[in-house]
This record gives sequence, C-alpha cells and structure tokens, in this order.
Amino acid sequence: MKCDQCGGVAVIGMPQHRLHLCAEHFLAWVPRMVERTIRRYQMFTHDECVLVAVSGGKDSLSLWEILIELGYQTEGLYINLGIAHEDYSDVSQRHVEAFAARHGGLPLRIVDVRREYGRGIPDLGKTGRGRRMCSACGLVKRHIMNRVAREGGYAAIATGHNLDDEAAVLLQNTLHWQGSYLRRQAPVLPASHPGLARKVKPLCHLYERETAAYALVKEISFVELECPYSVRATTIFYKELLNRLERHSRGAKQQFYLSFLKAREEGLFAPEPESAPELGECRACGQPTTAGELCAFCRLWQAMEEHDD
Ligand code: Q46
Ligand code: ZN
Ligand code: ZN
Repeated sequence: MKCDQCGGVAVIGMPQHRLHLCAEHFLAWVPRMVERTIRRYQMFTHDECVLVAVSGGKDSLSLWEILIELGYQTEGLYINLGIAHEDYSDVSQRHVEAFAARHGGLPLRIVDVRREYGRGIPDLGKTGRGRRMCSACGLVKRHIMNRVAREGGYAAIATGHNLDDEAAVLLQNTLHWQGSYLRRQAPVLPASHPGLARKVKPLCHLYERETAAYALVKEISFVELECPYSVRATTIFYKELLNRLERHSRGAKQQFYLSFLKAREEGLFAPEPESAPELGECRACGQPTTAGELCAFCRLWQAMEEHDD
C-alpha cells in the first residue's frame, strides 16, 4: 500500500475517502480535517478559550493534541469518577497529567467527584441504578462540565466524540424514533442559556480507527483500560452493527451520519418553536434546568442521600 501523496509506505487506508497515507502525511491530514470541521460548523475561533474534556483515552487526548497543534487556546478538564476497579480513574488521571506535563504544563482542571461530592460513580449502583450507571455517569459529567465552563467563562466545551460514536447514537435514536434526541444531536450544541457554554465535537468527521491510528502514530500515551461499566453500554453493540455494515459497504457509516447532518441542515429535524422548554434555576446549585426546582443532578444526589437514611 503506497501513500497517495508521496508514494512512500502507507500506514493507513481510508476507503471512504479513497485515500492511503504514510505516517507523515496522515499526521498532517488529521488536523486539516479537524480544522475543516471546526470552521464548517463554526465551533469556535482562535480568540476563544476552549475547555477540552479529557478522559485519558485516545480520542480526547488526540483532540487536545490537534487543537494545540492548530494553535487554539485550550484548557483541559479531567473528571475523576472514582472508579476503583483496576484503578481505572486514577490511572486515567495520571495519563492526562503526564500529557499536560509533556506539553510544558498545559492548564488542566481536575474535578474529583468523590472528594467534591462525597461519593463516586460506583456508588450510584447502590440506589438500584446499576443498569443505568452510564446514564447517571453522563448526567454527572455534563453537570460538572457546565459548572466548570461557567466558572471559567469558556466559550465552548469540546469532547472527543468521533464519527463511530455519533453514528452509533444516531442508529440507536433512529431505531427508537427518539425525535427530541435526534433534534439535539449535532456537531455543535449552542448554549441554551447565558451561563452555559456551547458543546462541540471537532472529531465528528473522523472514524474511530483514524483517531486510534493518529494517537499511535503520534505516540500519545493513553489509557488502554476500558471503563468496567462500558460492557453494559449499548453503544458498543450499535458500533459493531455499523462496522458490519461498513465491511459490507465501504463508507456506509460515514454516509449514514453525514446524510443525517445534511437532512438536519435542510430542516428535517427543526425544533417546533412552541416546544422550547422553559428554563429555571436549580435552587440547590444554581444551574439552569428544565426539571423544576431541583436539577436532575441535584435530584440524583438527593435520592442517594435518602437511600442512605
Ligand atoms: S465512564 Fe461513565 Fe462511560 Fe464508564 S460509567 Fe459508563 S458513561 S462507560 S463513557
Ligand atoms: Zn506520504
Ligand atoms: Zn442543581
């Protein structure tokens, strides 16, 4: 396999782009793709500061690396979820800290859920929410990201979701015709309230195997352990289904996701004006919420306290 740009040995073939690249040209191609995505969806500018949510995994650390290379102003956020199995959360944190240190001490905020809120994600299982651990974990992460972004005045929160992640969620939502989720699935989620930052996914046009290849070729040291709860995540099943489809029909995964984005732009999933939910302020934490007096995060914590009593 030869590089289409220089004729050298290709390290990766990307059939959906009809492209084979050597290490050097691949490392130049990935940031160009990401830059194009950032501009295409007007995610953020060079004048804005972006909070990069990093988990210690290949996608989020690659994202941080690429944004630095592209000259954006970034700060990292690591949320230690308190998952003790195989030391998962602490090992992940060490990878993130080492990454920031290797880049000359990048600004990095660490929120330790157990230390700040008195319990970690595994405790959520004790309220009978075991099977819904990931949705509770997602809620906790969103709440903390919003809180940190609000405190730090960041313009955007960037996450490392790649095309496989997005296509898997899309398939899941489509199979259930989850209209409200489909309307909200986008490369950019605008800030819905003055105190909130917009959410952006600059890797959403890259396949997972491309972000993995980028991390390897760039020699980024990332956590290879999987979160012990991820085996329960249904997204993995949908990713496998999409990869089967991709093996049968090259580019099908990309086609599925990009066609959705195009349909979205053409107004297929336009929100109904009267359906905009009314936002109030949570009386416990002050974050904007549609859930009534207490936001979903504070209600979750309250439920755990009641369970302890
Ligand atoms: S960290 Fe949290 Fe994920 Fe672990 S508990 Fe589930 S959601 S799998 S990205
Ligand atoms: Zn080349
Ligand atoms: Zn709250």
